[in-house]
Amino acid sequence: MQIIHSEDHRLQDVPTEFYRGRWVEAFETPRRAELVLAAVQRAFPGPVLAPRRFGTAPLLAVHDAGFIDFLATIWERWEAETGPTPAYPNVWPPRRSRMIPTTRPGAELGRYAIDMSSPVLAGTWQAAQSAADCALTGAALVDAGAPAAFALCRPPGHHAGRDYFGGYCFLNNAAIAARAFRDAGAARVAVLDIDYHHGNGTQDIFYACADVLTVSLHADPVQDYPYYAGFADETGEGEGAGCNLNLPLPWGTGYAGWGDALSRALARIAAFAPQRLVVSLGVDAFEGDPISRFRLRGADFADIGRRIGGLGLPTLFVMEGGYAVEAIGDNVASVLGGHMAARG
Ligand code: OKP
Ligand code: ZN
Repeated sequence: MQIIHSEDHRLQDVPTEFYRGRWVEAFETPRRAELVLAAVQRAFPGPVLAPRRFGTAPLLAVHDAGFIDFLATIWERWEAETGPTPAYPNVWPPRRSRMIPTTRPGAELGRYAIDMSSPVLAGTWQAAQSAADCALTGAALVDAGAPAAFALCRPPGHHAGRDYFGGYCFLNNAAIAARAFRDAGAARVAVLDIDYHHGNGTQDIFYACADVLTVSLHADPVQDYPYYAGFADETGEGEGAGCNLNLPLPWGTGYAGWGDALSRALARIAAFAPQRLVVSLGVDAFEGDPISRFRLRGADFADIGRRIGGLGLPTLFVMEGGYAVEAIGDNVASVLGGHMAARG
């Protein structure tokens, strides 16, 4: 298993987040990536690769140019006017607003942010670019013949859409890699998102796309974040009609129900017959996760990896969520180990 990681993730570091009306200790922290790195290094001794630099072209293949320009410049404009405090949105455009391209930092933050969970800091743009470069490096390794690679990305990406950020995500690492697979010659690519939360950004990016199948298992958006997408009747549009599969599951779902949904996901992916698979690997479906309400056990994660490996597809794993710090490293290593065992 090839592992790709950058220490630049440390640049995205806030002590607190706004949760249920209070500023609480942040769930999405640099420590998460450190623990995952330690666990995968224990499980799979060998070099951890630094990312190659790919520049902005592969980002612009999935994200809006104005949005990328915003991410690249918002900090300096915010800081010049406000000082070195985290850049948070606190105003959002009402429905039916004219999207006048004002460049006032507060107005731009509200235009591009979907929530308050992802403050922009001095190093956010660099951290996000390095995470995307990890995913792109992993994709290149798979294209060069590796049966699987693990991009240990942080910040995560699956909530970032064509022109929005939030849910701890800025650039959609998995989508950027899926698009890169296409551009390198794969006719069809599947993205399987097993994070507890719906991959709304990934769905948004490929919603009208026939050559990228997006499949997500997640908490029912009636009950949980991101609330406004992830319903079963969202199946794609235009040429992409039928190329998006959402499998929402209720709070309390354990591996029996979750595994049934995985069977449906894997059958749909097999029928699509992709040349490449990207797995948005969140491990927050774990029973001990502090912000999630599924009940997967540690041992289930190895089985998930085995079952994904049963597809026999060249696979890029991209790190997403998982907040039970004592367990996320083992759970990630279990998925990857199960995959390797299945692929021989
Ligand atoms: C990111 B990833 C819900 C609060 C949600 C943001 C959660 C982002 C999850 N009560 N806050 O998908 O793990
Ligand atoms: Zn999640």
